Amino acid sequence: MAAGNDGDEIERFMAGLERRNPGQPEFHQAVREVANTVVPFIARNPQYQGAELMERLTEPDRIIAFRVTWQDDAGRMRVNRAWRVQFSNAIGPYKGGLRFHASVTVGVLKFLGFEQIFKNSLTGLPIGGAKGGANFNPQGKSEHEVMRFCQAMMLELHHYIGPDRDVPAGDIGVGKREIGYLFGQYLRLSNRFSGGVITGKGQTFGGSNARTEATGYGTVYFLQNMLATRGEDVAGRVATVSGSGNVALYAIEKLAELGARVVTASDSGGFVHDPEGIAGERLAWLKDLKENRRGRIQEYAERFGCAFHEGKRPWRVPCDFALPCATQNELGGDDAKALLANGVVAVAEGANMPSSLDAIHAFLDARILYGPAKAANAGGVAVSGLEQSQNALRISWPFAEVDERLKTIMRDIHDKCREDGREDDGFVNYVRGANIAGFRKVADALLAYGVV
Ligand code: NDP
Ligand code: 2IT
Repeated sequence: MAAGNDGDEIERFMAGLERRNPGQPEFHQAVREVANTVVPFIARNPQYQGAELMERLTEPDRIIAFRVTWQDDAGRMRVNRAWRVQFSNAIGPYKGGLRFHASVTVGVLKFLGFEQIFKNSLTGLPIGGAKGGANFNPQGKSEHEVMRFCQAMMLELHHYIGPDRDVPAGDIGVGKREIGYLFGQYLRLSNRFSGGVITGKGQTFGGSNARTEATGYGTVYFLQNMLATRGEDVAGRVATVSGSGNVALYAIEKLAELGARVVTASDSGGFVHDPEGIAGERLAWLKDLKENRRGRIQEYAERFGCAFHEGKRPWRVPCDFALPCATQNELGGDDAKALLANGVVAVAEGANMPSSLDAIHAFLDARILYGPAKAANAGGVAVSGLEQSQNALRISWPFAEVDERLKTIMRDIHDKCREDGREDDGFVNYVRGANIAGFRKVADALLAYGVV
């Protein structure tokens, strides 16, 4: 990607980072993606030199690690590991989701917290970067077990968060239900109704309209903005989506509403291929399956008589748009080649770091519209920021108003990426644009603060 001195400088920086952070491949990958564009940018902009900005931005302000002890339904004592990675509060209180998944490690949370710094900066709102979570696997746990786990986790976490300090939200395995338990416990421990301490809350206790929809809708708005630059739109086109959680469901909903045909959805068991399109009654059924009944995607194929591909991902299905909305590294170099061979026009990332570095290079080399996660999925955290604002003002904006603000924020992010990502031949490299625009704001704050 980078040549000559730039390449040497990137390798020197990465060698140090990898040495200081052994055994954290996801963190290395997330930093490399940023370093590839930001290290050369710093080399060409003297005002950012000599301040060790990349060194500072890759070292979290602090990491809190703690044990969560809880009791399962059989009365057995269970122990999990949990963390909060407070990465940077240079431009606002720490902000980022909590993930509950068996694969959670401190390295995974560092990759997510690092990405969050740039994403949150891009939203234009005053929010810093953080991420947290636990290696707790919610699958197969009862409602009561999930509640006890959330309460036990908050027993420790509450020491470190607050509306002006650190504001968690949801991520994989943490949705409205878990946020309710976490916030309820915070309320008991603090004896203060500070709504702005956590976002993604239920509507009756300070949650924002459109937060549930925000990440998925925002990803599609970003896609629309990218398409508009080539005089295209989503109507009448075919989309593949992975995942069937919060982000995927509302990406599918918005795509369908705008007239695209969404032909796939997935979970960790495999993907369904529905050539008729997931919309209307079928989408309502899928939402109920995933949001209420907590079932498996295979049941969709059984219910609607379409194909289920066990253990597979949907990237071999021909499409105009691909929206990976499940998890990191779910789209590799070979998947990217298959998508390109089938004529994919645009990729918009709802998940965080879903594409491997090889896949990203393939998309950029092919000069398709590629919207990287930290720009394309920033709508979720942006509406979290709007939830904080509403909590502080003690008001609640109507759905349409939040949705309008979300559209404006996604357009602004898109335009910032375009400005910083335009290459000599006019091609817009949204990866570079997102990284540089996100970096600039945080770097300016760090420079203003002096030695911090
Ligand atoms: P959910 O828990 O609601 O859904 C996650 C979906 O991804 C499920 O369908 C799940 O399947 C699938 N999935 C998770 N892990 C794996 C895996 N290792 N292999 C295959 N499939 C997997 O999470 P969200 O929808 O909230 O999050 C999805 C992605 O979007 C994540 O990358 C998250 O970081 C990112 N994101 C989320 C935001 C939000 O507001 N929620 C905001 C911005 C980004 P199964 O149920 O079988 O595990
Ligand atoms: O990855 C993300 O941006 C999120 N999981 C949402 C974070 C938030 O604070 O809403």
